[in-house]
Amino acid sequence: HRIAVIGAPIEVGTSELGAVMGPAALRTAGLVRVLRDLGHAVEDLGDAVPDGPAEGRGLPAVAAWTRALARQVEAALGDGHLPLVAGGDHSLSLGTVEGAMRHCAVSGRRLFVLWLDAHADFNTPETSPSGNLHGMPLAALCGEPGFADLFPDPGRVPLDPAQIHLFGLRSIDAGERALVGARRVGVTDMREIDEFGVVAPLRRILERVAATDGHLHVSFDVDFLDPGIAPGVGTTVPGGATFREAHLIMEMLHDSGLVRSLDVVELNPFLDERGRSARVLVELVASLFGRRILDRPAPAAAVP
Ligand code: DIR
Ligand code: MN
Ligand code: MN
Ligand code: MN
Repeated sequence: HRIAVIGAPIEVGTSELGAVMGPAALRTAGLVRVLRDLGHAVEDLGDAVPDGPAEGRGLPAVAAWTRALARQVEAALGDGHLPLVAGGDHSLSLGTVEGAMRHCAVSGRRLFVLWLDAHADFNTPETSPSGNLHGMPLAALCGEPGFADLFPDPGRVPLDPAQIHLFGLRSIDAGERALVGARRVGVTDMREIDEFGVVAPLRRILERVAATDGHLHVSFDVDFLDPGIAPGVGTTVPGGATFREAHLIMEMLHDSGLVRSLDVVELNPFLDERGRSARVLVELVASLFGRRILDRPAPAAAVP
């Protein structure tokens, strides 16, 4: 791949300070070096800069970051790069998914969003108990009310909730829960993973994307992982993915060949333990980009 690494030092969408240091910690843990060692052509484009004033925690600040990131991600995809956006809180995905949507409108590929997260991030200003925008990006992308000025283009086609799949869900707010059900967002919650493992549900998702040779955007929130292996995040939730589950997911994503853009979000180095979470994330990103233990036949060929 030709990978464009874009830092998104954003914490305007959360109340816990420190995510602004996420991109630096991922680079310190070797993000760029590990990808180059795997043979990829990596351009580190440095950190994005908000397009307009980005003070405070409100919508105007998030809108300024969204404009900047949407433009940068769309441009990177247009250049044939795979954008890897290192955050920064999850409000940054407003920009990355919007950029991928604009690119898909041109490329003709159908966009799918795989949301690896303990949370649904489908709150609106109305349903949100915290008021934090990192808990709302998917609702905003889908055109739910309450996000005026975030996407001012009146002709914008919203993201279809059927294009989203939440994976690893184990914490959801009451109003958000009702909305996720009403909009028919795809969900594999932690109960389903405990019952069936990660392979069967993920295969179903990948088959759906592959059926149209779609564009798979992966948004990886650190809190998808168990706090025992990744404590460096503001909103830890017990019972997260193990290293082995996450590692297997990354290898399957790589083997699918469908991932065309990636967010790594919510790393908060201020809450981390000696860079542990940053290092785990870099290991997992390496697996998504082709690091493997042994070469093995493709899954179909492996069945006798
Ligand atoms: C919570 C937390 N549902 C909120 N969301 C988080 O504030 O809306 N998302 N942490 O990743
Ligand atoms: Mn280039
Ligand atoms: Mn999130
Ligand atoms: Mn989360």
